[in-house]
Amino acid sequence: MAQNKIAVIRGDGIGGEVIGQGIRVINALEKRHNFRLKYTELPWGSDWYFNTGAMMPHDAIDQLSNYDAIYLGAVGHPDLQDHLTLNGLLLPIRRAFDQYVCLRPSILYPGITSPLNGYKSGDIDLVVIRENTEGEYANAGGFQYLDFSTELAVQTAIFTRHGCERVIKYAFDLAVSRGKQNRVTSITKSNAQGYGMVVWDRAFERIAAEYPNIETESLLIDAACMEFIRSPNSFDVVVGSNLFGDILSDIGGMITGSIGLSPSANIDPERRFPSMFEPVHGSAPDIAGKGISNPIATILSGAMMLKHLGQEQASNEIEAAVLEVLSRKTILTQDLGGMATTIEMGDAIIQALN
Ligand code: GGG
Repeated sequence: MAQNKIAVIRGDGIGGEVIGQGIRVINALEKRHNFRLKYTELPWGSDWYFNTGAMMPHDAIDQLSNYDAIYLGAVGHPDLQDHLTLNGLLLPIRRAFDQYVCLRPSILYPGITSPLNGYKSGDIDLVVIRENTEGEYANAGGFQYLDFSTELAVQTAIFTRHGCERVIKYAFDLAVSRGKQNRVTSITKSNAQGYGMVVWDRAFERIAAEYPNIETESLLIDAACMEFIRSPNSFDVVVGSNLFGDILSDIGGMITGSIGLSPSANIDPERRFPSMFEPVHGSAPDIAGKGISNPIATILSGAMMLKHLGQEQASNEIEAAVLEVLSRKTILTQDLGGMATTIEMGDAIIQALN
């Protein structure tokens, strides 16, 4: 029997309840597919911060390196500035484990109505690949004269040839393996960001030359935001920097019905370190504790984790069960226009698996 060790960080807000449903769904498949995931709960996040002054312990990365994967809910608390929660937990993990690919698919599922007119199930099927370790999230910079009227900050984005090329190459390989529109769109802003984004563009041109059968396109981030609304069906694989990938994947979630349906995988493609699987959405403090959050993004992130761990069949069955529940339109959470609770959605998906 295949066994894997999973570090579970439920984190803040709705993180705990959505991870709970993700684990239930995976548990329902273990016997059938003869695998076992052994979970260790790591109670890190904002409550840990209130007790210790840090989002996770000083040896957190050492601890996490003993696991095959990390399953994460959400981070963010209304009483803590978001830069503390992100820079204290999520971003150091992505960097320490060189999870340089953040894979964020957006698919218009059966039963889901896009807020955009004229799109039916399957018409939108794109994946945003977000560079995940450098760019605008490099955490390089500093303050001067903090708390004085002359307060200033310098924030440096870092674009390395190596960092750009490897994630862009991943995007091209994905376009080939998807076999859909055979198109890769690069997101840039090199008209205004005349250094870092130029390194990005040059990397894109070099890698594109290695894939003559893949159509390419380079869009400014502002134009890409418009095109995601105007003609989302024209996108296949989209590759962008850390910030641009984050923005576009949120748009991708909304045009396919709800960010509550958007999973993500932070991957070290070379498998030197654990990869991390989390919903795109955050901790949603406005609905935390009410039991009404949509667990599907987390359940689909669990499916991505199973695929990464070699359980492709189980992963496919989760996706199929989600599609079946959505297409029936009877059990829907509030973000999708229904009244179902988080647990009722989990129950429905487990029933569909059976
Ligand atoms: N489930 C992921 C989560 O909690 N994300 C919070 C967030 O603000 N993430 C920002 C980012 O990924 O850039």
